[in-house]
Amino acid sequence: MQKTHMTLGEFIIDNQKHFKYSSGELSRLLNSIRLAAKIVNHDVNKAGLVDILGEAGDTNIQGEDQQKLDVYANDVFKSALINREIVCGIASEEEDDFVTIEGKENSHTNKYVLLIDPLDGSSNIDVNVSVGTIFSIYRRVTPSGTPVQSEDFLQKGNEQVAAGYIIYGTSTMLVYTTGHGVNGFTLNPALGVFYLSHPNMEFPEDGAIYSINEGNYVHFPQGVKDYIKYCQEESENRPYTSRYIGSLVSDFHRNMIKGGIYMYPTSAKAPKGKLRLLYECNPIAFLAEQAKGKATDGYKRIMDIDPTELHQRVPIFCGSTKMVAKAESFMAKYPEDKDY
Ligand code: AHM
Ligand code: MG
Repeated sequence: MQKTHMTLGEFIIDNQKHFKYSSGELSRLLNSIRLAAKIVNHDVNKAGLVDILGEAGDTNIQGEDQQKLDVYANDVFKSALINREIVCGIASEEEDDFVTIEGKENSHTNKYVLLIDPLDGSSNIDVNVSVGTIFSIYRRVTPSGTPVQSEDFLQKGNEQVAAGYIIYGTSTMLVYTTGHGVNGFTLNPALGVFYLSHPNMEFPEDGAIYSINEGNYVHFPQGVKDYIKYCQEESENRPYTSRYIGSLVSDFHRNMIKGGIYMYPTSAKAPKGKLRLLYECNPIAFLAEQAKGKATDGYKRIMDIDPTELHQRVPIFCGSTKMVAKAESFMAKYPEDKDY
């Protein structure tokens, strides 16, 4: 008889016990993300048919405007959460400012805020390469019953209650943490059910893969250049393998399973780095640390950075602990590069 694995829905309920006095609000929030992920997955899978079904910006057969997939994904996640009145605010890569959600009778009583990159790496869609959704959840810090404020979103990564990603790849997976390790669930598309396929995911302590957009080499800080040369030197377990998909979730996911480091440093072209602290780097850092890996900006822990703005960019080095520590040791030789 076929073995039946635990479903994501069952896992979420089972794990509610980690939260004393839980009201089930976080479980409902995670369940809404699970639902939205399935809807977005369905559309990402059809992306190759745009030439047949119509380009973004066209009008479809029902007279509706076709949206770009990243805008569409943003709408799906937003409406899944707004309709269920599960969060009091959402910040998204697709929105200039945060969105305030009013609960029943304008009560703003929900306690969580969500920060999300609804479809990261979306330039990869046209060439049939994996993309992802990244999310981060915090408890609001302003009083319940009032509209959310920017300080509810500008919290250090340390304060995250949960974080995760969905990878729309050869199979679709939802990987998340609530601060008790990292678990991965694979979607059975025939049934529309996520099953626990990767319990207790952990980075190998050391690895042999480095992921960076090496085309920017000449623009990198000297510490990064030196570390890249180190990765390429001949020694016991080097040269390392270079693997860069250009889709953060996919690069991170592969490195977590196989052991590796992902880097998006500052460069002359991107003086603060490219990736966003609040909805890309912090959730990835929380997952990395929960999976026994490490995430820094080259000098200090990502989750200790005090955010100043919603769409703030930071450099990031994340992955297997020993590899990130080694990269940091090269960065430390150039402390003047620290003030990005
Ligand atoms: P996006 O949020 O505009 O999609 O950009 C984020 C993506 C990451 O997924 C990826 O790792 C990085 O940008 C790739 O950037 P580059 O093409 O500069 O190497
Ligand atoms: Mg992004």
